[in-house]
Amino acid sequence: MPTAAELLIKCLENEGVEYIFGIPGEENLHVMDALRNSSIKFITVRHEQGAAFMADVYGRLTGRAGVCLATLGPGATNLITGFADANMDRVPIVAIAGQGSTTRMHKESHQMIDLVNLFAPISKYSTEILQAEIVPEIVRKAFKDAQSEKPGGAFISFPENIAGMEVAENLIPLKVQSATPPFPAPNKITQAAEVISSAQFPIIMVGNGVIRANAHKALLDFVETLNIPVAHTFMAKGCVPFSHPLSLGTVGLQAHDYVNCGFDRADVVICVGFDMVEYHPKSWNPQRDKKIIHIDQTYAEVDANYQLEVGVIGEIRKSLELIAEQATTKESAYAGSLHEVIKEQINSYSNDNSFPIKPQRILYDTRQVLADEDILLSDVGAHKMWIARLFHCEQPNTCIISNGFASMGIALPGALAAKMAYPQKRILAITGDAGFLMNSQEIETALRYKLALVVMIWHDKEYGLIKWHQQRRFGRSGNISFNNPDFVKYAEAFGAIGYRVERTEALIPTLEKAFAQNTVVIVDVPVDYSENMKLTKQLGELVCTI
Ligand SMILES: Cc1ncc(C[n+]2csc(CCOP(=O)(O)OP(=O)(O)O)c2C)c(N)n1
Repeated sequence: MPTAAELLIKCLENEGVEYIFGIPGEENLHVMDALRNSSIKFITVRHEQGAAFMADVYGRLTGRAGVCLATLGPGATNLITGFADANMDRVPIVAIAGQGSTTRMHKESHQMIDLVNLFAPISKYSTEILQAEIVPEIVRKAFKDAQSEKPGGAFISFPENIAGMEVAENLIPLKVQSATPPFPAPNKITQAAEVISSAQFPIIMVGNGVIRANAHKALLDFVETLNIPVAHTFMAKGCVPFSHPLSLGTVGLQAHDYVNCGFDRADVVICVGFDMVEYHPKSWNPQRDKKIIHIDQTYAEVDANYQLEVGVIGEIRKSLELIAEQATTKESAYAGSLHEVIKEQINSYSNDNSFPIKPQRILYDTRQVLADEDILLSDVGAHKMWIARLFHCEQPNTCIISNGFASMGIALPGALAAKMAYPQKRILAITGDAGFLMNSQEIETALRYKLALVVMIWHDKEYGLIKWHQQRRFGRSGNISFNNPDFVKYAEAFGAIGYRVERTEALIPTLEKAFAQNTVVIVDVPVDYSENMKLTKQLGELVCTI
């Protein structure tokens, strides 16, 4: 007779799971043993946080829940940051942790803490398998909850004595049904079309929900049919090709950027797949005077600055198509000139050879090296702000930024998962020197699984973003400096390759050389962050003339 652990693995196979990222432990021995005859590949990592971030990025890129596994107590707590990141970035993720036997749950016991309650505030579903025969129901519910809009985390605690119990042969996984979002209500379509038709300066704000719903083509049709300029959040890069003249690029910087001129002017904001966790409406609707149309698959989170004129709930593609049929085309003469101004922001640094390298130049050169379909993963820090602002994308899911939970340490493990999801693409992680050392142990994992990827470190020996904020707020900074190891030697100590960029003109050839290696390459890039405060000043003085 099979064990409950074997049944769990059957259920995961039934859900289409390809990989489990994790670390084996004593309390998940049965689960690990059940994997020996499975089609699922276990990716043994070096820190559970790495496993959770890998599951996070895998889930974000594929739309199918990434799965991570840990043992009880410290193994499970190490999952928390990456798991919370996925949950808040609306990424489907399922975490499974071993747990002590049910016979010792009532008392103080080695390594045992209440994992279900620990994960509850950071998940859509958090539960414990207390009966062997409910494994199929729990697994199905976990995947259903994790993968349905808005996606997020599901956590399963699996006590070891239950995992080892035998179950009846005829217990099989539950049928997987993919949910279809509802058809939007016709009266809401008409209302939205009327508001757009009577708008003077409408603008579209796109969030990651458009990418999740695979609605980027429908969005482009909508934009072109109605001739309305479109901006997107950090997490929706590539939802409309940046090269499109109606694209205004990324919004989300806490400063008043050029793209915000479009919002200042707007009387109607059409939000599509937008979550306020990413970019609070206070930043673009401070006077609460804009009419907001919310197009999404689920009901909007509302607040004082996000009160709806119309909410259109249903399949995003269908909603966009139907609204475009009814609304009248707009004149948007200003969009083209704003697009050009925003493009100019990066192009003007293409010949700046100063060293250390300016963020603008690093990103200009990086864009020359990466093809449209390649994937850049950003860590969290000042570099992320520059990437969001200046790394323009033509295709969705080609620039991965965490902007819900926004945890440092995601980029390197995320790059491993991206390479596993898309082996044929070039994968580049860009990280600060601080974020790099938070999960650099996974270099060993990447090498062991022969995953070729390039990690670019923006080297400033400081917590750059925090210094930026301190300077902006108080005009001074403190407690933000540290030293680094020699990153080239550090890479080599793992058996990876390390390059240091010592001249600005060397960046492109170094990146090309890095991608030509079929292994992990660390590229150490000294960055000139004096540009941070210059940008603050420049944007502080920005007067919208368009
Ligand atoms: C896990 C985690 N800890 C702390 C923070 C707060 N934080 C955001 S950016 C940052 C500094 C990042 O420094 P670095 O990785 O060197 O990147 P840089 O800002 O220099 O580009 C800190 C401490 C965070 N977002 N995540």
